[in-house]
Amino acid sequence: MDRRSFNRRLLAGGAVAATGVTSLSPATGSASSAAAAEGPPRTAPAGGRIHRLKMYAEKLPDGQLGYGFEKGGASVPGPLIELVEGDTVHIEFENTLDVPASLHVHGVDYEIGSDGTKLSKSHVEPGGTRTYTWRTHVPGRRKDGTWRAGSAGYWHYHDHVVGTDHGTGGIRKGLYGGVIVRRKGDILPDKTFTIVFNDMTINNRPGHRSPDFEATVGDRVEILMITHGEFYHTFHIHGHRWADNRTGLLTGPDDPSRIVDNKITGPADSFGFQVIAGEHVGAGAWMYHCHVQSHSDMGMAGLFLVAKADGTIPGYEPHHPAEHAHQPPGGPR
Ligand SMILES: [Cu+2]
Repeated sequence: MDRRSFNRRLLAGGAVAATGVTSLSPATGSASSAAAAEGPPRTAPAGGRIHRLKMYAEKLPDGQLGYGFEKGGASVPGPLIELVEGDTVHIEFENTLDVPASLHVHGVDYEIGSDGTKLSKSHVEPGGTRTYTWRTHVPGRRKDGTWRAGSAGYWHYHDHVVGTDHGTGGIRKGLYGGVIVRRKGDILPDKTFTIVFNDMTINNRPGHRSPDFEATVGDRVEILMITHGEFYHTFHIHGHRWADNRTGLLTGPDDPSRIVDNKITGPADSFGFQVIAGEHVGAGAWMYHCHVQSHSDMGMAGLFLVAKADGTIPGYEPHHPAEHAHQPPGGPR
C-alpha cells in the first residue's frame, strides 16, 4: 500500500487494529501505542483455562494450503495460538482437503491420539474431523528433586501427513502456524508477527515479495520466528536486538543471556522475542532478512515498517504496494 493509505489506516483503525494481527483478547488487543510506551507493561495472567477452537485445513485460491479458524479464512501462516502455562486447548480439526491431513504440534503436551501422524492413526481423512487436545504445564520440582521445565516457549504446529508421512508436501504448501505458551507474569506484547522461513520463501511468498510488518515507535512488538523446509538460514533484523533466551528479554542487570541481532535457525526450529519498535533508533523501514547472502539476494528479505506517531516513515518509498502482511487474529489468550 502507499504511504497515504498506510497513514489513513493508522488514523482510521488505531495502531493496533490497523495491523490486523493481534488477538481476540481484551487483555492485549486494546492497548494504544501511547499507553504501551508509558506505564508498566501488561503481563500474562495465571493459566488453567480450557479453550475450544475450530480449525480447518483448506486449499487457497492460489493452490497453496492453509489452516484457519473459520471456513474460507485459511492463511499462510495459519492463525497464532496463544496459551498460558496450565491451559488446555481442544481443537476440533476439519479437513476440507481432498487428501488426508493432520495437526501436529511442537512443545506442548499431548497424548498419542493427538500426535497428528499416520503412524498413530491420528490423522484426518478428507471431509473428516478429529479433536486434538493440547495441554500445558507450569515448571516445578519432580519427586526425585530434579527440575521439570514448564511448557512456556515459542512453538509451532504443522501438518504431518500431506505428501509424505512427514507432511513434507503440506508444510511446503503452507500448512503451518505458530504457538506461543506464556508463563504467568510474562510481559505481553502490543502485537505479534509470525515470520516463517520455509525453503527459500518467507511465509510462502515468492522471492522479493516477502511480507512487511507495521508498527509505531514505542510499540512492544513480538516476533515468532519459525523455520521449515530444506535449508538452514540466519534470521537478522536491522536496528533491533534481543536476548537469546526463552522470552528474548533480559530479566535484570545480572541476566547473563547473550544479546543478539542474528540467529541461525534450521528446519522446525522456532524462537521468539520482543523489541520496542524504534528504541534508540527511531522510525524507519528496517529490513529483516535471512543473512545467508545468496538467500537474501534471492529475495528472503522484508521490512519492519516502524512509523512515527503521526504515521509517517522517514525516507520510506513503498516499492511493492499491497504486499503488506495481513495475518489473521490469534486465539485464544
Ligand atoms: Cu536463508
